[in-house]
Parts: sequence; structure tokens; C-alpha cells
Amino acid sequence: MTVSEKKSFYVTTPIYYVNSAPHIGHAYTTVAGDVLTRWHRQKGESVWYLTGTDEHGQKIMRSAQENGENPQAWVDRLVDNDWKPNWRDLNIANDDFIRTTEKRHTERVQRFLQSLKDSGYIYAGDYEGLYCVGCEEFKLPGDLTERSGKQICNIHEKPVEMVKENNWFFKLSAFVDPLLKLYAEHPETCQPESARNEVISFLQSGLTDLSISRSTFDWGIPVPWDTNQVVYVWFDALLNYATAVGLGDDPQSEGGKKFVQTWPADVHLVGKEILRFHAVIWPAMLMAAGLDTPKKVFAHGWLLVGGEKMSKSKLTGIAPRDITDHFGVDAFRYYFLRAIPFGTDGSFSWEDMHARYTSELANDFGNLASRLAAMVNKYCDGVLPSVSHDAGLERFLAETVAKADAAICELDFQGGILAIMEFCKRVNGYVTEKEPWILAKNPANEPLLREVLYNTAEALRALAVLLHSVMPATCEILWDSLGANQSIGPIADQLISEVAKWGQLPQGALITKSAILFPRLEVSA
Ligand code: ME8
Repeated sequence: MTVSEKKSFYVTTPIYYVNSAPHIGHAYTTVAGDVLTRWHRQKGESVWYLTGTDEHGQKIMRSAQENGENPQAWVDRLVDNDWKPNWRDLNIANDDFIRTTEKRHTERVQRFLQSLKDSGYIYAGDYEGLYCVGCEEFKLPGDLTERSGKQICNIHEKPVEMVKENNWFFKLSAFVDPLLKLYAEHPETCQPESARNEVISFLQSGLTDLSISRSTFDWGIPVPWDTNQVVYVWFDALLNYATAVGLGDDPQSEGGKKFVQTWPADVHLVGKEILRFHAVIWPAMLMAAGLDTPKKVFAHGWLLVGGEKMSKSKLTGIAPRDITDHFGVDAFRYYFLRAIPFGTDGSFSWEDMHARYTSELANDFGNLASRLAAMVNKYCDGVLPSVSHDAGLERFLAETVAKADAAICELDFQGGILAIMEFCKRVNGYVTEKEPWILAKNPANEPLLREVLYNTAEALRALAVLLHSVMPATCEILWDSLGANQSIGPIADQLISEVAKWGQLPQGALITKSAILFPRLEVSA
């Protein structure tokens, strides 16, 4: 790992429980983080993108037991066979992958815990309360529903368990005012607004101290001064964002320098069900340690199945491969961010995905690319004519870049993608209006024909760069077919700030027919 001086833009996903294989809900967050990462890289920023797995606690321990394996063997197998390959398949460009069973994590967690104890934020006490193993959380009455005499967790719809233990406690209650001040002074640190309001009203109702250790099982990180107890899984897990970048290391060491370069995190992406952990407990832990709090926690909505949150425990999870086998990886990456406003729940439907694939990707985008390549081959022997301009297209492109950049930096992925696809539609309109196939019939129109072909190719150059973070592999194919690798350089090096500069493809670039970008779907899903 090379450590440069510049502060990196640091993006994280939740670390996922490895109680089973990933489903499209996990992929939703991780693709969003990947698009944000790639976009910021194309803004010329140094970006650090972290994902990983949450491997301790009762939930994982029980799933391993139910499968007749010891927990370490169970998590090793799932991480190697399911989680890491899944992110590779989806073309996720993470810089690091943290596992909470790694030594680099467990040691730093223990050191952090000891420092909080030394500064008086941790004390021993008795805990009695209701616990949901699915959430790995002590529940408040408002989080539960009574059914047939049993208290049921509203998220997992499973009965909670009574826990009575002598534990270590974190003085969470001391942080109500500092947290309220944080959100009053820096509302941008908890997004979207509805999520922040929920956190603020939760804080206003007061906080109780948090039990941060468990003594009735041993699948966790031992509390350093009391090895009969293991660290509460959420306390362990939240720290991953900081342990992965060298929390507490000597400032002169590699880890210490990495920490200075990355901390505080710029964006923690989370699903809305784990917002309180990230917007209440996590910043309080950091405040207690005298560390900066994250610049933004963004709680996105849920992918629903039959109106309910898709989940591993309810066995409603759809594997990403079930969709990518049919539609391809890039259509998958595109669809969820395009179809659902980030921050809002949305239902997945094969019909809707099929319709958008056909109209937006295959017709609007893919066809434009193949028509251009076919026409330059037919009318200009595959050689791009001299540089031309079209004031209307150029203006539209400049506005598109500004809109898309503003939206994506605000995590409005749908707004950003829509702006780019509007430009794509505008270019299709330009081709339809100019009718190059008619122009080609009369040699007198050749200058105009060349102009139209050049402008269309140039617009596709811009589209390839703008859509690259969402659909990297497809845009690389398009880039190649525009001869842009040779004439301009790798697509990943193209800066968003330069995209709108018209006339980058040089005269003479070789335009080749690529494979169809979005092939016709075999069977209607
Ligand atoms: O909560 N729709 O892990 P987890 C959208 N280990 N996103 C979804 C989703 C759905 N139906 N289902 C899951 C944990 N997700 C903890 C996190 S972080 C320090 C510890 C995504 O495996 C979403 O990002 O239950 C959600 O917050 C996360 O997966 C929960 O994953």
C-alpha cells in the first residue's frame, strides 16, 4: 500500500454478516459505493473504498452450528466462496476488504476498548433486557410487537430473547447533547433529511448506556481486561471503518499515516435499519476517543419483496447472479440506482427491469453506439472524419455534466443517471433529425454527413466517460470501438471536469464495430 500525503475520499459499505451468501440488497449498497468511488476517481481525487464482513456474534455462531461447522471454518468458507467472488463478479473496485476475525482488526479493537476504559467511559454493570439475535441488538419496547404472548422483533419478525448478564457498559448516555449539537450544526453528516429527523427525535427521547460485552458465548473478541467476556458484535463491527485504516497506530507507522490520510470517513453508506448504530453509537464512540466523526452517514432504502424487506433470514434474498445471468452485470449495476431514488424503498420487478433494459440500455444507448459504428464504417471506411461542432449538443453536454456531477456527489444516483440518459436521448434525436442515411445518398451532402458522424461519435465519447462509473465494462468496450484508447488514453483516466470539452476524438480515429453492448434478451423474464 503506498501512502501519499493527500487526504483520500474515504467511502465505506456496511460489513455484511456472513450467515449466508450475499443477495441483491447487499449488492445494492456495494454497487452504489462503487459508483461513488469510480465517479470521484474520475474527478481526479484519491479515493479509498472499503467493504468487508462482520464475522462475530451469536447470529454467525448459530448459523455455523446449524451447519455443523466451527464458526471460523464457516466464515472462511463463505467469505472465500461467496462474498469475495460476488464482488469480483459485480466488478467492485474496492481497495480493501476487512474481516472482523483478522488480527489487524481484533488487536486494534482491543486497544481502542482499553483506551476508553482508561479514560473512564467503560464500567461494569448488570444487564437485563430483550435481545434480537437477527439484529444483534438490545430492543426497546417501541421496536417490538406482541404476538401470541411473545415479543417479536419488528425487523426480523422473530421472538426476542431475554438476556440477563453482568456486562461492561459504555457511557452512551453522556453523548446526547454532543450528538444533538453535531446534527444541529452539521446536518449534512446524517442524510437523507428524514433519516436525520428520526435520529434527532430518538436522541431527544434520551439514551441509556450501552452493554458492550457478552459472557454467555465466546465467538467474539475477548475484552482485554476480562477475557471471560467478548466484545458486543456491533461495538466490534462499527470499529472496522477505523481499524481497516490503522486506528490507534503510531503516527509514524504505515497504519498511522494511512489513518491521517483517510480519517474521518467521507461517506458511510448504510441501509436504513442500521442507521441508529451509525448515527448514534458510532459517533459517540469516536467522540469518547477524541476522534473526528464521519462527514456523512447516508441511509438508503430497502429493496422489497412482496412489500417486505428482502432478507437472508426470511429467505427472500435474490442472488445477484440470478439477475446478472439474464441481464448482464452492467445492466444490474445500472438498474437499481436508476430505478429507485437512493433513500427510498423500492420493489424489484423482472418486468420493469426488462422494460428499462430494452428501452434505455439496448435502444437508447446500445443502438446509438452500433449505428454510429456501422455508419462510419459504411460511409467513411471506419475512419473518423475531421472535427466538427454542434452548438446545441455542446451546450446540452455541458449542462449534463454539471447536473450529473452535482447529483452524484449528493448521492442522488438516479438524478445523475437520468441527466446522462437525457443527453443520450438528445443525441438520438440529433441523429434522427439529421438523417445521415439520407444525406449519404447525395454526394453534395458529404460535408454535412461527416459533421453528423463526427458529432455523434464525440457525444458517444462523452457518454462512455459519464457512464463509466455505472457500467465500467460496457463503456470500456464502447471506448475501444471509438478508437479512443489509442487516440485519447484509458477511459478510467478521463476526468469529469474535461468531458464537456468538445473535439477530443481526433480526425482519423479508427471506429470499429464492437460486440452488441446490450444484446436482445433471449427469453422474456
Ligand atoms: O447489518 N435492501 O449486516 P447485514 C437494501 N453486519 N439493502 C439491503 C437489504 C435490502 N433488502 N438487505 C441488506 C449488518 N441490505 C451488520 C452491519 S456495519 C458496521 C455492520 C444491505 O448483512 C444494506 O446496506 O444484515 C444493509 O444495511 C446491509 O445490507 C445489512 O447487511
